[in-house]
Amino acid sequence: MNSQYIIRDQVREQAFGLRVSALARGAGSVAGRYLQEIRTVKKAASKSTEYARRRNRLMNLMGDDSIAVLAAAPARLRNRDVYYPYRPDSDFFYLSGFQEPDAVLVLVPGRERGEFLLFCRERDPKRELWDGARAGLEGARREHGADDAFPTADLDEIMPGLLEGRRSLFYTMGRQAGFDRRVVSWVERVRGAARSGLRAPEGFISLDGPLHEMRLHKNREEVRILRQASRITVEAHRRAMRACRPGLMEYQLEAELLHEFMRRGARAPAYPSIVGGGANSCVLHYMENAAPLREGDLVLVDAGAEYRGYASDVTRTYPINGRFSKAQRAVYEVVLRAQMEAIDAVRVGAAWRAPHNAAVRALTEGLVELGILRGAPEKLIKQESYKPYFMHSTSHWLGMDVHDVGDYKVDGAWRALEPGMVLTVEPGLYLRPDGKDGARGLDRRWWNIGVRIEDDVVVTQKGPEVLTSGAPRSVEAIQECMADAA
Ligand SMILES: [Mn+2]
Repeated sequence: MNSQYIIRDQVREQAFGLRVSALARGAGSVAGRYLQEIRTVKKAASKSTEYARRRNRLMNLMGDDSIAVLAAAPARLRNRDVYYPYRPDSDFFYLSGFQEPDAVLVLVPGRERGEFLLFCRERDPKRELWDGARAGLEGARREHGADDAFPTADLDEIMPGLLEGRRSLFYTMGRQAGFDRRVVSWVERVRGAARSGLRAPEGFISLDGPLHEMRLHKNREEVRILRQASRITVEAHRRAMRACRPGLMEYQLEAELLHEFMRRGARAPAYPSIVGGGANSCVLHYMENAAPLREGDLVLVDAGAEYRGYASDVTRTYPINGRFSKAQRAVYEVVLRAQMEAIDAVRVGAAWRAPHNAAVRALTEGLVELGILRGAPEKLIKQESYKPYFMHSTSHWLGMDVHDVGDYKVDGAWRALEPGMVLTVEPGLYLRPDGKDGARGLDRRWWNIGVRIEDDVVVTQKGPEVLTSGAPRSVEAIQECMADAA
């Protein structure tokens, strides 16, 4: 077996989750290789039907006389000649399953010689020896279901011809300035030739509308992947809880999370992990993770794995020494109650804002019970008196992007929750030292207590399905998990 072949097998294994048999791997026997080839193609075919279904749905929404153009995310430099690990653009990946940069996807509904065109890099044995396998034009057709494939270098030559006679061009402006200009130049070329009777696209229509509405509704397979991302994330949070003790650095707790993500096949977190001890627990998007974890403080850990392109997003807050103090426990119980009531509001037909409203009510009532706010909850809610302590929203969509796509309002009103929508539920209270951001008169015993509790929830006919409930959440469950370590 030559190295080229090994590389390709590994890449396919990754892409399709295949386990290559020892036979196929071993001596590189013809039979083994053949078997492997069949299984790869079969698996690839079943995968590409899911992508094909999505493309067909999108083309139906676009209508005849239209064309869609989507560019892959560019590879991004980290410094000098070192690149960040490549992460495909979610829209592009959702429609193609294609994971290489320098690619462009074109959908041409009703085109006789093929509706799905993929422009991509050609095979190049020398480059592949250094950088790894490429699908090439042949792979684009065979493994990714493209009706036709062309080298990316031929875009400017081929695209104007494809735009001719198409009335609406679906292309989302403003993501890649350089590519925007090229798309405009193709349209201009067709317009220039329009005197000869050919029609040019009349305008640009953003793909976001139809495509993001599709992505907002997750099907069974997508929920299955989200469940797996959640399982991995749950294990990582458990591991971090068990490892936590005074004297560790925040990044050492982060290392526990990353270790568990990667060990379980999630090669990267879905977003930079937040590990904030003490005062840092009150910084909403704290990412330095470079301070020591101190005896007597809480630590807030907001971290989620990305698995097969789907994000998990979980926050747990716990005492660094494994035992909640009286004040910490009191605040924690308020946030936990708010979270449970918010989760209970995740119902088919409920307004998007219902979980948030439930959380705000419970948090405000809790702040009154703690003596931090004074007055009638009803009035305090109206005056937004909770805002110095709870300043963010309770939920966001979750999917391929951690803050996933999809409109929160339809025709100016909060949209109703539907089965297959996935959202986070993450109320919090952040009690900073007196005088900061209008939080005046706060008793010293509450200072630097920041608590957020976040889980991922699927809307189903049977009620909310919490994907991440395996991560210890009650005071007792957390203390028990942390005591396990000793
Ligand atoms: Mn979140």
